[in-house]
Amino acid sequence: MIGTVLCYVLLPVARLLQAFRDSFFTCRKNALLVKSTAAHIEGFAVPVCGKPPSEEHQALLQQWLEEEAGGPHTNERTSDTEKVSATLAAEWLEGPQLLMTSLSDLNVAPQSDSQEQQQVVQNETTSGLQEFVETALALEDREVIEDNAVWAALRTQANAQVADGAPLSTDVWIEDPAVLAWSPAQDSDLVTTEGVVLPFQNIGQFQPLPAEIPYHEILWRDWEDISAQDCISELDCNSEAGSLFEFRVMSYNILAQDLIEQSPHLYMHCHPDILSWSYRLANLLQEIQHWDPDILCLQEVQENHYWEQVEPTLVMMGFACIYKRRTGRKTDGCAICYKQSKFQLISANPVEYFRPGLDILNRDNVGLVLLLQPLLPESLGDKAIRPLCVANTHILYNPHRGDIKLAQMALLLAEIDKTAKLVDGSYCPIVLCGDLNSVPDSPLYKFIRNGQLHYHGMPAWKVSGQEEFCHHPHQRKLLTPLWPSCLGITDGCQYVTLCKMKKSDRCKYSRDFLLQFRYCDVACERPAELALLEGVTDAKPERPAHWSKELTVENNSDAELFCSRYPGSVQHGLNLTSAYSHFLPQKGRPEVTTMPMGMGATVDYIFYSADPMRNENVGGRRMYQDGALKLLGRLSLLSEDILWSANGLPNPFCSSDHLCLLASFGLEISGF
Ligand code: KL2
Repeated sequence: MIGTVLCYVLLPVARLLQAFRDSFFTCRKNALLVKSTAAHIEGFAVPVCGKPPSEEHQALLQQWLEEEAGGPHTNERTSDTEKVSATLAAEWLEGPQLLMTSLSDLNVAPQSDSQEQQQVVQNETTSGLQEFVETALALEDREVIEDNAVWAALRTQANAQVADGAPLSTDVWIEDPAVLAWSPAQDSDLVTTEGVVLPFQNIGQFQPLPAEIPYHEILWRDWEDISAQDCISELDCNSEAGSLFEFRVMSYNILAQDLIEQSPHLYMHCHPDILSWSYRLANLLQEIQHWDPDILCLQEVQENHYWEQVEPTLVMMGFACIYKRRTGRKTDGCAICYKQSKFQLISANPVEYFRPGLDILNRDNVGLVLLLQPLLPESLGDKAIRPLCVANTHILYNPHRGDIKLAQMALLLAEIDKTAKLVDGSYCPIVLCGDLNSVPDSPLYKFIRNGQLHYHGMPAWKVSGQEEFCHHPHQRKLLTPLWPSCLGITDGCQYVTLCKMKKSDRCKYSRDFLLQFRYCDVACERPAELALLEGVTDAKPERPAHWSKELTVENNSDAELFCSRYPGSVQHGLNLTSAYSHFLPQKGRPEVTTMPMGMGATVDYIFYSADPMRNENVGGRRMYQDGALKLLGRLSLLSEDILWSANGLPNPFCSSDHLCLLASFGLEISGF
């Protein structure tokens, strides 16, 4: 009876309520985006950008601003939306309070004041913007501000067009309430709310966007199914699917609130409402809930926010969470959360990159390494599965200090090496997530992927490849050794104590190797000065039959590899490759995970262990094939122009200055 009531009455009601809430959220985001854009366009008159707008632009902007400020049409819709959502907010708060913090904040505006308030917000934003520009120009970081100005100017064309579409259309929420910012696409086409199918490629070009497309559709992210590509026949795929433990990993730099407050000039393009923590938190949690990862690696999690909201909410979602705050006075840190239904914690190892007295390690960044035991369903009780090592980090930002970034990475790799090494000396599968503040194909990236880097003489600013941010590169160079031996880390990125033997107390040759010399010709010669005693000093020892006459040369290079210092280079023994390709073939453009100063770049990664293919180094680049861990799919990233057309990052839909990364893996189950 209770079950029937739950199924047929309560569930549909709950779904309906959630649908209303989602649609309101979408509408509200669109409204905020329009406001954001308005602030920007008004900012256009401020001498932020170099060029004055063309007459055509001015006319367009003027027309749009008039509609935005006084259009009865728009206001009517806004107040309608607010009326519905205000009631919903009250009801929702009684349930899980997690997502409503920001919505209730945004909804408190009484409807009668909405028009007035909107005007106030706009005015505040404009004067606020002017203030930002003035203070920002007074700051040391002038390069950054100039970059920002160029960005503002470049984006204006798209803004004018997009703003025209003021997507407060009620269609968005009547049609399919589940249409969220984060709905995964089923194929590469976009279906508008009117059911019109738009080829995705068209959206990729930087050109006026059709007015009826709501923003959450522009920011549409496809799910790329990679497992299907590798299957020769459908049969192969099916047979393999049964032997895999599947899980999804998300890496997300959620932008610490303190960092927004410390560098407001970086967020001048955003409407203040979308930068509030309560708004962003709700959006971020909604996004995580939507993509439903099993392992979540977060960066820039502010400590008070972690304990007060992030951790309690994620626990309610079924996660267990481990947090490592940055050292020093930094208020944020990294967290790894895993679904308790899928994994059990074996060990958790935080890594502090700050080492007192070492200039190369004098920054407050951290990493975190977990060893997790996958939990197989009971039906597979007799099967075995290896543990999984999950690492998360946020490497130093400073583009000039590649030397520090490389040393930080080496420390993390040493901790991964220790954690992932099994008793037989092999490694368990590894997933390494993080914001590495380095771009694809930079020396730091190549070091992770190819397992080695010759760094001696390399300018420090080159290491991370963030060359746009190094207009006046310092002349600091990386010199051998990068870190002193007292750190206890070898050039092979292993803890010295983990070396097979320390060099000083290690016998250079094995006993068996030395025994071979007992019977060799030189050893059996009687020295001339030795008195001749028949049958004693003239006798030749009998060589046992199984001893070979040839001396076997002992290969002890393995021990050497990890225990000695290699001048000018670093290596590591983990075979890691990236879950993303860093390029969008459909659009012919690079993938973007963040937009610092309006310039798109990839700095966030999900690396995972794979098998290197022998003799297949293309120009020094290792080639990999799937090993025990198989990449099954990933959430596509976006290109810079798409993000521009949504006002960059953060925007009302994406509440961080980074996009989240999401990859699906299959881990081999043995015994099949
Ligand atoms: O790109 V980031 O942004 O990975 O999200 O990581 C760092 C930078 C973060 C933590 O230190 O703060 C940002 N100019 C721009 N961004 C900066 C700067 C700067 N000078 N310093 C820190 N960050």
